[in-house]
Amino acid sequence: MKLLYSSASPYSAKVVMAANHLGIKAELVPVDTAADPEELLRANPLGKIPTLITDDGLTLYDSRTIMHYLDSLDSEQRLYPRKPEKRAEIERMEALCDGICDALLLIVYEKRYRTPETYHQPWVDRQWEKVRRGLDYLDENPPKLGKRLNAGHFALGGLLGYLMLRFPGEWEQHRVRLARWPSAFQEAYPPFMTLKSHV
Ligand SMILES: N[C@@H](CCC(=O)N[C@@H](CS)C(=O)NCC(=O)O)C(=O)O
Repeated sequence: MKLLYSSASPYSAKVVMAANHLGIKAELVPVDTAADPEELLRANPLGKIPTLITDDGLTLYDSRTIMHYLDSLDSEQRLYPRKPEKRAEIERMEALCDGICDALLLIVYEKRYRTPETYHQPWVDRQWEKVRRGLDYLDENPPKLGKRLNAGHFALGGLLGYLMLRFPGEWEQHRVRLARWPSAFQEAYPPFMTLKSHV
């Protein structure tokens, strides 16, 4: 299996950690989405990462589809609980973390891809409101780190890794529980690493 990914991508980090946790081996292929690499576009018309290419040539995106696929492979561990209500809660946690990442990416892309004249501050402010509300919720309701890790933990790990990389000093104040979560997570999951800005 091949995973097209970037070391700066929170969704990629989530998937890489989850695969590693399940003991699933995948070749990690760094890609620069801005360069529209042929292999990526062939596998995923959206040109986004992460994208998984299985040994049978099945191409999978986006990160949640990949998470569900990984979870379906024979493994002693599971990313999602079996009980429907518990599962829905974990899926919601993942959706919240991914959704905050979506808003953060729009903020980053607004700066990266727009000229100073077309940069639209009200749009950026709107995204920050989503981020603020989401992070406040997570600070009040951080996922417990018990015996078992699940998709919600990996999604939050990816999100906090991205915040540490792109927005240091902009989210930790007054969110003591969330700011402490990465070190607690690292104890539960030692391979947790910060994201890096190159592909
Ligand atoms: N919903 C997607 C989001 C993936 C995504 O936006 N990835 C970013 C990198 S972190 C990307 O590929 N950006 C390139 C682009 O949008 O062209 C997922 O969960 O995989």
